[in-house]
Amino acid sequence: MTPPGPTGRAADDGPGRGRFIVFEGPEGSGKSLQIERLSRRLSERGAAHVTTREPGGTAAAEAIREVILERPELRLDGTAELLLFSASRRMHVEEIIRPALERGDVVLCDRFELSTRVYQGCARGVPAETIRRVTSAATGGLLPDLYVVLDVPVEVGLERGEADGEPRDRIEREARAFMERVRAGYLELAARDERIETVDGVGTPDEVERKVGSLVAHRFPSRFG
Ligand code: Z5A
Repeated sequence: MTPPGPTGRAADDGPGRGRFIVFEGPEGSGKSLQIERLSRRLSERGAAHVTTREPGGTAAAEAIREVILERPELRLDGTAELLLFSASRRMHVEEIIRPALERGDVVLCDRFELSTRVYQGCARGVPAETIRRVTSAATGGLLPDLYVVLDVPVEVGLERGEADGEPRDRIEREARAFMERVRAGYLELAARDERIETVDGVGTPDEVERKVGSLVAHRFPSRFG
């Protein structure tokens, strides 16, 4: 049975309604690359879609991103991070995601509230109920139709991150044990929620693309079949 979509309907109930697909995973799991490839595939089919990311997507959210990620000298505990990511999410949902879904577009988003449950919840220890309440205020209850979690061992993600030569942000500077809690958190939450699908992110970009392609074609045949 297909899970309910953001409005409570089945996930693939016809071409008129937008689809909200979120890519998740630890650092270096290949989300951005796979979103780019799926976006190219939708463009070739002439399918209206939006690609976006969290934290970010609006001017306010990009400013909040800078505070959270690019200012490692600022002390922020897990609850402060939750509130900042949620403020960014609020404007992202209101200005970008909900309008696109109402137009009937596919939204491909790099991270959403599952990142908060994993990074601030499983890895930093903020209680799940606190996260649930704050997130619900930020999103108005909007949930993705599908989460695609790209799973890679911590060392694979770190190697890819080192190879791309980008400076490490505040969260990427965390210790190895933190990264292990992140990976375990994704796997644990995926096991309990049918909206979350895990895809093995190890392999060449083409191999991962094929796995993602067959997953979305199965879930959303009217858009990707
Ligand atoms: N965060 C949070 O704590 N709470 C929240 O609620 C939210 C976020 C929303 C955002 O960082 C940080 O915020 C993130 C979680 C936290 N911190 N961490 N970790 P970001 O947006 O700056 O970065 P990221 O989301 O972690 O992305 P990333 O590290 O850039 O990874 P990616 O998008 O998954 O991977 P990629 O850019 O597609 O690929 C990384 C490199 O690997 C690149 O050079 C690729 O060419 C290469 N690559 C990709 N796929 C492959 C394969 N299959 N083989 C070989 N090489 C590959």
